[in-house]
Amino acid sequence: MARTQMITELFIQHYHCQPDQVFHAPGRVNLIGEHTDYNDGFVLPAAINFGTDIAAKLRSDRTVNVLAIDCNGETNSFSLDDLQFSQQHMWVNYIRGSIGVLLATYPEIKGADLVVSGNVPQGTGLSSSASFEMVVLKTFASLNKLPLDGVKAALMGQKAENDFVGCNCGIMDQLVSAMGKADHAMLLDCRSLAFEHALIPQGMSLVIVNSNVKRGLVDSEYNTRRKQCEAAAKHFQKPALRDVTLIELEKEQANLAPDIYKRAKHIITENARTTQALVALNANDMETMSDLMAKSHLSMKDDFEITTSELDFLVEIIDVTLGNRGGVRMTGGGFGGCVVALTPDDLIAEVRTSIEEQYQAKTGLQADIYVCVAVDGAFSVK
Ligand code: GAF
Repeated sequence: MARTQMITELFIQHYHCQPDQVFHAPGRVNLIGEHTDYNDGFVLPAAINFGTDIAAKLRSDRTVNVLAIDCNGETNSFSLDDLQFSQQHMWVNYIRGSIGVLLATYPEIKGADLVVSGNVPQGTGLSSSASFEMVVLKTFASLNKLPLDGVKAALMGQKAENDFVGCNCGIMDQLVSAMGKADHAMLLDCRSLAFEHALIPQGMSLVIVNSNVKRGLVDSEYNTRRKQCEAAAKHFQKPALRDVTLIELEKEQANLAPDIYKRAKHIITENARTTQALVALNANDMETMSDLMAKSHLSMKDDFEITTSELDFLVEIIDVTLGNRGGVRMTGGGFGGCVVALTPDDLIAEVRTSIEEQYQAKTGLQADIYVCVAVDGAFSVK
């Protein structure tokens, strides 16, 4: 509410009129199912209470004016008929790219005056980009009265990210930002795009710990992992690793390069863990959840090789505190960023203390701790 008021007041100051509407789209945390989305597999993310907001007013012409509060108050103006990639202002590309995809289906849309503000910690694997794309698409669809449902919006956001921004991501982040549900995680089948929500048991919080390891080489390593997975699927002459079983993989181990074998092993075992996690969550079976999250982390560490020593250490410390009453693993694309701990509320203080006592002493870095809840996907605030 405070953020809505703040962004509305800044809109009035900047454009000297009231906005027609304010939209919000959340970031996300992934409980399990990492790098499985672009292998047509399963993921189990939740939308979180960090996100991006836009206050907007429809214009009668094809101009878009933007004030970006959290990018040093930078402004940008462009025409819907001239959407070019900006080398200078990276944030503008999420707006231009998303509108560009929308224009391909709805070429007649009008421009808008916008104020943008976001509080998803950037570059930490909590999907600030997807939340930005979703809020732009929802805003323009609503202003122009277009029938754009959450799944279509997510596909458009992914296309903007793939084709305009240049990151070859899967569909998870955009889809949960659009279709998440308060207090629930979401099991998404990334092939059919069917999803179901699973209640996060009462008394459990999503504790996200930012390692503050800057994510180096993330784009190139992400794209390399993707190519390795595609190579593995091709070896089996299957459309995606979703279609390969562990038994088939083990039989072929001698005929696969060691890194291709390991990448495939992570994806195949992670898909199985993710569907098992849905069952465990629905049964409030934290012991199984704890085991699955621990195995997922090890698989990301040893087979997919996307963790860092700092993330491994955070997982180690938190795991000792949680025992089998909760689960912890790295979350997101990897190579830095955050771990997620599904934590009973009565252990949050202890988790915090163990991190404060040990993490900086060992790594020289200070971790940031965000105690989050699962929220609804993109919605109109005003
Ligand atoms: C990033 C991507 F954007 C997602 O599509 C997903 O692949 C994730 O990394 C890893 O699970 O967030």
